Amino acid sequence: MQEYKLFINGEWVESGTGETFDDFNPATLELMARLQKATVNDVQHAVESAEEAFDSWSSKPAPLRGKILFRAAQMLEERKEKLSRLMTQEMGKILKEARGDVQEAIDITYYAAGEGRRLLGETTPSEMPDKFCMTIRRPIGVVGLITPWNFPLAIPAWKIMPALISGNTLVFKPASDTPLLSIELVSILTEAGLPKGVLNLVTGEGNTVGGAIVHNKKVRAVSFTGSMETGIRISREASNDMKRVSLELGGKNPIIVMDDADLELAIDGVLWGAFGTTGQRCTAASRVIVHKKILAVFQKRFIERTKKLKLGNGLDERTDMGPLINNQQLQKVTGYVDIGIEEGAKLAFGGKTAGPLPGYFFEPTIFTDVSPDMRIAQEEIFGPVLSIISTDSLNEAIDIANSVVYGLSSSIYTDNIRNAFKAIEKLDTGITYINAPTIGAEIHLPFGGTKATGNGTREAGTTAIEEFTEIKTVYFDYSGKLQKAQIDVEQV
Ligand code: UN1
Repeated sequence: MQEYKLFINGEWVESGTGETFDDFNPATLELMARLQKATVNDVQHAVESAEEAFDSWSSKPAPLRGKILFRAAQMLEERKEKLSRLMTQEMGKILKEARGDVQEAIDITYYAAGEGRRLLGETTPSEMPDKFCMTIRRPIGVVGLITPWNFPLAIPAWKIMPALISGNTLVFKPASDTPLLSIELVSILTEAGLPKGVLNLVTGEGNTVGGAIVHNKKVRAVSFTGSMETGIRISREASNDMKRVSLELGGKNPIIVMDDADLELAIDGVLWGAFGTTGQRCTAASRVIVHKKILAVFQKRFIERTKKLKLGNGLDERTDMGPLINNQQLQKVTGYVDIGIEEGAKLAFGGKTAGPLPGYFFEPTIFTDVSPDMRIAQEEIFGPVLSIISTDSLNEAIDIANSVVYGLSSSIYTDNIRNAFKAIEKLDTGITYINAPTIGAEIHLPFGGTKATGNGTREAGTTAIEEFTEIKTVYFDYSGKLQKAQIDVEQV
């Protein structure tokens, strides 16, 4: 049995109490590893070592910080297959998708490495002569990162790499269901030359470890991806000492299928959007809003296709859908199926635990005759449960799409350019896809959502740097005399 430690100030150390927790394979229920439960005191040490490392790391020229990231990206690339297999075992997603997750981490690492030679500010004229105006970017300081289990490598990398290239030092708490990929990532960055104290890893219980990060006054910003409930709590608690908080929370992402859509393309897309990663993406399509004219044929063919999905161990290349992450999620998904039936929706397919192995398998599940205000059509389920809702116009479809508290991703299948542009304009989400499902964001574009999906942050893309830098505005007066803005300016 492999045991892993905390990584504080460049060393692997036991937690203060030596207490541990277990990490299981969700498909086979085999015990994979044992990890440390960090204490509040351990988090304090991690924060102190990040604080100590800050001066030297933030003073290092960004292109040199970039070199370390570049090496880490190469190492991730070399170890892609090993990391992907580990991910499938620890998280359950099928191997192809695990490779995608690792690739997303590789992509953001190269991208962030390149940012070391940009980190762009602006220059702009002054309203007065002999005066120069510009903005520069500075790191925030010690930053806390709290990440979920559904993208065990990509999401940590989305946060860690932009935060590092910007010159911050970090205290990082990965999800307790998937800590092994984070341990690999920290090891790779260390091997690539990251100095001690710059990145500290604390595993353990969310309330204790996450709470200690959020409550620590020396932590100047917290970046969190996870549930809305936890996000609200973090936001409230972090406001006590004016921390910067970035939140990526839930979704209830709709796909609109118009009567002019390419039906086979739409079915392919909804199948992938709803049941890819067993529905455990915040971008997963959990509602499909279908035009009445094509509803019957869409439902029939979609159910036929869903029936063919093969559940099983993600390491087997023939598997289409792996298990849910843990028993708690299994109970949650099962509970929502009961709710859907009670609400009067029709369970058209699935709805039960399943699978050839002892793990947390759940059938791909389809509800038809769903009305937009039902709980199954409003609340995030985070599992393979799709609600089919019918509509007779684009305007109504857009109203239904927008009728939830979340606003992460949305999609429309249509061959009509007017419908497409109307959807782009009116769908109240951070991301909209045309003729593609709600999942599949690329790392060089901003990622995030409106309404309860977050607090306005966009991760990845050029916005990744915004998340982890402070802007300083610089006025450089070389006139040699006192010039007063707005007052000594000749108005014409
Ligand atoms: C998430 O589910 O939190 O767009 C992230 C996608 C992936 C990222 C999902 N590239 O589905």
